[in-house]
Amino acid sequence: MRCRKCNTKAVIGLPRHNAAFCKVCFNEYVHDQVRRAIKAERMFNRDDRILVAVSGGKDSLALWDILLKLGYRTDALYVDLGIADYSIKSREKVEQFAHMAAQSHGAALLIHTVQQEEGAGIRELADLIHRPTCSACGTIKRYQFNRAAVEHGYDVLATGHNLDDEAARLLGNVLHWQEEYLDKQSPNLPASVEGFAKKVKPLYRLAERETAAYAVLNGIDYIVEECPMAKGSKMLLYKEVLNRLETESPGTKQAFYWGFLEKQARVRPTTPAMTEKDRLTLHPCATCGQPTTAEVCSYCKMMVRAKASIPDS
Ligand code: Q46
Ligand code: ZN
Repeated sequence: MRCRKCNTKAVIGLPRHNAAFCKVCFNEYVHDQVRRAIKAERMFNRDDRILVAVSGGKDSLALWDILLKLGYRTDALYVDLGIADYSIKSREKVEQFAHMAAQSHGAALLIHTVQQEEGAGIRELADLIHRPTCSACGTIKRYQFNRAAVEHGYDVLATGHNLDDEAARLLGNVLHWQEEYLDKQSPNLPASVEGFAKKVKPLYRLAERETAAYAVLNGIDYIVEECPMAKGSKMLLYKEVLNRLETESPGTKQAFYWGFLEKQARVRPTTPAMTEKDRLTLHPCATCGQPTTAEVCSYCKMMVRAKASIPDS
């Protein structure tokens, strides 16, 4: 297998592009895909300050690395969920990478510790309020990522969702015809109202095995295990199904997700952030001030219930 660009020995084959690359040309390919994503979706520019949501996994650390190497002013936020070994190990990976990023690019790492700030680890918290762990986790992460971006004055919040994540999410939304979610499934959600950070997904043009290869080839030490709570999730099932299709017919995921984005752009040339209905009904949460459609936002409601159940709180 030879590199398509320079004809030296290739280290990775990309069947969906009918190509193979050596390490140097593969890095160029990855950087180029991210540059194209940023430009095509008008995600941010050179003057913007970017906050990357990092988990310790390959995608978010690769994203932080790529944005720094492309010359963007990028810091990161890690939310420590307090899930025993998984959180200990993933935090170690993040701190290790952040140490290098601070030395080489002067980048900063913010940390939010759920055990300290919300009063209990995510599993205990979810048990106390009788909600599935991932649903409580989603509420906390969405809230804290947004809050950190707004309070620390970042222009945009970037997440490491890749092509596989977005294609799997699209499959789930289509299978259940969740039209409201379909409307908002975009790699760029502008900050449409005060108090909401703009959110972008610069890795949407790269497959999961490409971000994994990028991390390995560039010596990024990441946590290989998935969060233990993800076991049995529908998303993993959709990814498996799409991988099966991809093996038989390379390019399926890309055609599915990028095709959706093209159709969405044709129907509605500007990026959707909020429906008009949302915009009209959003107002500051009576407790914390973040935008919400109810009187009190779902995070604050959840915390009231949790505090009432946490012993000695
Ligand atoms: S929601 Fe659930 Fe994830 Fe939170 S508890 Fe783990 S699997 S991390 S994306
Ligand atoms: Zn609130």
